[in-house]
Amino acid sequence: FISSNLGYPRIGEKREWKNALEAYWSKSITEETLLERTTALRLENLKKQQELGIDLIPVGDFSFYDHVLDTAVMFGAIPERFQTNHNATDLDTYFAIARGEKNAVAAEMTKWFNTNYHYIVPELNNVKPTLVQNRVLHYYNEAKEELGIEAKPVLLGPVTFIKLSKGYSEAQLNDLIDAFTPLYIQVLQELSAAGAAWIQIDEPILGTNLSEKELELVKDTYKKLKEAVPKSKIILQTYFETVQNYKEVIQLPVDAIGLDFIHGDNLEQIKKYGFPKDKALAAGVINGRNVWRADLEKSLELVKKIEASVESETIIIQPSCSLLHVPVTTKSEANIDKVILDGLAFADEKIKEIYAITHASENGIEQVQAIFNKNKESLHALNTSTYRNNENVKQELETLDLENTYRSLSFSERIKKQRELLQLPLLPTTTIGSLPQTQEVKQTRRAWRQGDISNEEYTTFVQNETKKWIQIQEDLDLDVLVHGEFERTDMVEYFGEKLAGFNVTEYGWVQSYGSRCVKPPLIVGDVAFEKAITVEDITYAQSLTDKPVKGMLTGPITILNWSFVHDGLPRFTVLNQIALALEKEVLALEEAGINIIQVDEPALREGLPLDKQKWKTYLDAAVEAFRLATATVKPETQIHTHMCYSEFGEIYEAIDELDADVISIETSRSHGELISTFEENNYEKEIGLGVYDIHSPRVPSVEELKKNISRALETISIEKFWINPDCGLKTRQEPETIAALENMITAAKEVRKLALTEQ
Ligand code: THG
Ligand code: ZN
Repeated sequence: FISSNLGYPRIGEKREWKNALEAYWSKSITEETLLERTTALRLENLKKQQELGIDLIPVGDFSFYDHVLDTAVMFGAIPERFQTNHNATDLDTYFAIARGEKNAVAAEMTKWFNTNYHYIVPELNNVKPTLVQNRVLHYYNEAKEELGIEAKPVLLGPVTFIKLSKGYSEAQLNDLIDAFTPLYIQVLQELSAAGAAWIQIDEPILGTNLSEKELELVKDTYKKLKEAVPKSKIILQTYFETVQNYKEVIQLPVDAIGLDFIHGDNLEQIKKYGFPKDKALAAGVINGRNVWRADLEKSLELVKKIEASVESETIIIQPSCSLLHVPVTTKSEANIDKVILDGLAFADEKIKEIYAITHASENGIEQVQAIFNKNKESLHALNTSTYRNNENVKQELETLDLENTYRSLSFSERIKKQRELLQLPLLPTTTIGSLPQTQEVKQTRRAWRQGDISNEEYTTFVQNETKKWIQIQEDLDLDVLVHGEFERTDMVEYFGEKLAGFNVTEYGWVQSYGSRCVKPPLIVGDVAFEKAITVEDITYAQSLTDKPVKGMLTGPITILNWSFVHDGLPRFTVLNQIALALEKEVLALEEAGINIIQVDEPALREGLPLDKQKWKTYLDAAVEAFRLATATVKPETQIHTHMCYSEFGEIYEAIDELDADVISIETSRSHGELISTFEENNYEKEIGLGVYDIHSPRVPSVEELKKNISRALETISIEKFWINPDCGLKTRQEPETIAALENMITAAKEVRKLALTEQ
C-alpha cells in the first residue's frame, strides 16, 4: 500500500495566497514579492504533506489562478484577443486572460464539473499549440531541489482539457487531440528524464457519458502517451463519478487507474468486471468533497472490499479527488463547539486519515490504534449529540405529502390576481437582489463581528444603507425594489447562520474562482426553522416606499449544494428539511404583507450529476423541494426565481415544473439563444430578461439594451417580460451600478412606449 494525494488547496491556512494575489493586482506588492510569497506557501504545503507521511506528493497542483488556464497557457492556447501585444510567458498575460483588461474582455469561466469551483474556459479557435513552458517540470525540480521530495507531477489530461475548451466544432476534435498529443508527450518525456517515477494525468471527463468516437480517441491518445514514457508510471486519474466505460478504461495502456470510491459506484464495477493484475489501483477512499471526519473503520473495510475484488498487487490509498475543494486545516477554528470540531476533517486532517488507513492496511490496525480510537470517540460524540437528533423535524417530514406540492391555482388563473394586486406597467423593471457592497459595508460588518460595534449600531448602519438605496431605486423609477442584502456576506452562509442544524466556521474557506473564496456552512444535523430570518429587513424596506419590495431568499437546492452536508445525513432528506424551513420563511413574509418573494436557485444547474442517467432523480428532488418551499402561498403572491448561467435548455422541463411565476435568466451573453428554448416550448409563465452582464464594470448603452430587449420581444409576447440585470450587483461599484440601471430603465421605458403606441 502506498499513500498519495491528488492535489492540495492553494489558498493557505489564512488565505495568504488570496491576499498576495490581490495585493499584486492592486499594485501594492511587486511581482517579485508575489513570487516569493507564493513559493514559500507552495513549499510549506509540500513540507506539510511530507511530514504527514504521504508517499506520493503532488506537484503542479499549485496555480496562480486556475489549473485549466495553466494548461492552456502552458501550450500557448491564448485567446485570440490576447495574442498581439502580449508575451505568452508573462504572468500579466495570464492574469489578463483571467481578469480582462481595458481592450479585451476576460475569458469566460464556468463550473468545474459538479463543484462550486470555476475554471477559465480555454478558447482554441486560431491557436497554434506549442509548448511554451513546462511548468510542471519546474515544480517537480523545485520540490526535489528545495526539499528533497520525489514528487508526483499532476497534469490535466488532453481529453478533458479539450472537451472543456471552446472554439471548435465536433468534427475538429480529432485534429485538436492530434495537435496537443505531441506537446503532452514532450512534457511527459521531460518529466521522465528529470526522474519522475509516477505521473498523474487527470481525466475526470471519463465520469461523463462519452461517445464511441471519443472513447476511441482516449484509447489512441493514451497508447501514444504511454509509449513515449516507458520509464515513468502513468496514473490515469478519474474522480467525481463512476467511470462510464469501465471495461475499456481499465484496459488502457497505463500503469495505474485512479478511481473515486466515494462518489458513484466504482466498487460495483470492480466486483462485476474485476481489475487487471498488471496495473496499480489508485483508490480514492477518503471524501475529497466534504469536510467531515471519515469513519476509519468503514474506510478500512472499504479497502478490504476493494482488495478482495481486485487482482492488482499495488493499491494506492488516496482522497477521492483533489483537496482543492476543502479548506486547509481545522486547527485555526477556535469558536466552534468541540463536538463539531472533532467531527471535522479539512485537507490536513484528511491527509492524516490517508496515512492511518495506509498503515492500518499495510501493517495492521495496531500500528495506528490511537488514531482509530480517537476517530471512534469523535464520531460517537457527534452522532449522539443533539445536533443529529431533532425529533420534531423528523416527524414533520414523515407526514409530508411530497407528491402534492402544487399551487392552489394554475398559473393562468393566479397571474390575473397577481396583476390586479401589483398594478405593474408593461415590461416591469427590477434587480436581482443584492446591491453594491462597498468597502464601508464590509468593514462595518467585520467591526460588528469582532464586537467593535454594538448590535444596535450595526442594525442602524444596515438600515441606513437600505434607506439610501430605496431612495436611489425610487429616483431611478424602478418598478419592483429590493432591500439590497447589506446584512448578508454570502447568500448561503447567511441562511446557514440562522437555521438550526447548521454551523459556520471562521477559516473554512474554499476557492471559488481566482482569488475569490466562499465559506460553505456546515450541515451537522436536522435542519429546522427557528424564527423569521428576513422579515424584519424586508418589512423595514417596504415601510419606506409605496412600490413593492421583493422578499429575497436562497432556494433549498442552492443551500444544499453550497454547504458541507454531513455524510451521515441523507442528502434529499436534508433538502426537504431546508425546503420546509424556507416555506415557513416564505409564509412569514407573505403574512407580513410582502407580495413578491424571490427564491433563487443559481446552483440548480451545476448540481446536475455527471452521469445523465442520474439527472431525473436529482431534478425531481430539486423541483419538489422548490415547490415545497413556495407552493403554499396565496394565488396573488408572486414567486420569482433566478439562475445565473444560461445553459439550461437541457433541463427546461424541470425549470418549468418549478412553477415560479417569474424566472430571471441571463440573456446578454447568450444572445437570445435561451429565449428560443422558452419559445419552442411555449413557456407560459413570465421571464425576467437579464439584459446586461454585471460581471464587468462596463456601463451598457441605452441602444444596446434596447436591442437586447427587442430581440426577445420578436418571438414572445411582451406581457411576459420583465427587465433586469443578469445577476446580483453585490460585486459592483455604486456609480457604475446607478449609471447602468438608469440606462436599463430608459431602454425599458422607450420599448414600452413604442409597444403601447403600436397597440
Ligand atoms: N455564494 C456561494 N457560492 C457561489 C456564489 C455565491 N458560487 C458561485 C458564485 N456565487 C461564485 N461567485 C462568487 C462571487 C464573489 C465571491 C465569491 C464567489 C466573493 N468572495 C469574497 C472574497 O473571496 O473576497 C468573500 C470574502 C468576503 O466576503 O469577505 O466575493 O454567491 N456560496
Ligand atoms: Zn445570478
